[in-house]
Amino acid sequence: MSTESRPHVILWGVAKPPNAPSSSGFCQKLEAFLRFSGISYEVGETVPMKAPKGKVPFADIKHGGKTVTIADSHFIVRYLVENGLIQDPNTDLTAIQKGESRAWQAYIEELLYSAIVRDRWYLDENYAVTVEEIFGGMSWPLRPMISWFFRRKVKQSIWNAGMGRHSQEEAQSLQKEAFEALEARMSGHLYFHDSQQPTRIDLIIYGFLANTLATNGNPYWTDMVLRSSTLLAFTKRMTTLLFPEYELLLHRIEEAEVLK
Ligand SMILES: N[C@@H](CCC(=O)N[C@@H](CS)C(=O)NCC(=O)O)C(=O)O
Repeated sequence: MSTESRPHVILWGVAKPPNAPSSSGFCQKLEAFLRFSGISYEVGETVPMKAPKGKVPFADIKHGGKTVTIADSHFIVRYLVENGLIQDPNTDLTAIQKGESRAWQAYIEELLYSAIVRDRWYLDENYAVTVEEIFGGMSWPLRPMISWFFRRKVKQSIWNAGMGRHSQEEAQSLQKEAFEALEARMSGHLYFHDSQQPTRIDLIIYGFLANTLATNGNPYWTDMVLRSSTLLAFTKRMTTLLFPEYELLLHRIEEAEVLK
């Protein structure tokens, strides 16, 4: 197949640091799918305001002489699979396993990640760290203006989703419940469904673990994960398989393993 006709994806997401996970869990999840599938892709930089659904990621998918734009990580993966552009990692799963995967996906994406993002943008000390990590390269007065704007926007969407209406203790108790459930579910398993290769839910769990472990903006969650041999081993295995260039993340995991 000539380079021209080879399928190619442009993953549009927030600015990504070199050799490190994206600061957006959903962008990192999608990149894990793309990397695992072997499809040709590149990462483009944008802002949610420019996205078709007002959220990142969205993707330009070039195949069969056309370019199709799809928004939302779930629908992007669905499009790639349905059009035969990537293999479905869930092919060999039973209907019950697929259902369980989908339930965990919703738990992680809709509830857990929302509680973690709440911590990043609601708590002043985490907000300061998050701003430094994401907008550190920006100069004054752009940086305070953009940070203020994003904080207002994210807080509004966390409030609308319902997570912003809980107290900090309640929201953190949801993180703890999810941590304990995830650790118990993954304990003793190389992959979620004991498959030979990662399935969709492994790529999803990985995307969010890599994203949340690569930042100092959600220490409540990170401190729990860094004490979990199961989740550290899983994240290390997946990073080595998919993103060996994430040296700082691997270093953080290895340091935590030594301290255990
Ligand atoms: N269901 C969407 C969720 C995407 C999402 O929430 N993206 C966040 C960044 S991690 C976003 O763009 N937020 C901007 C906003 O809510 O205004 C997906 O799977 O892609």
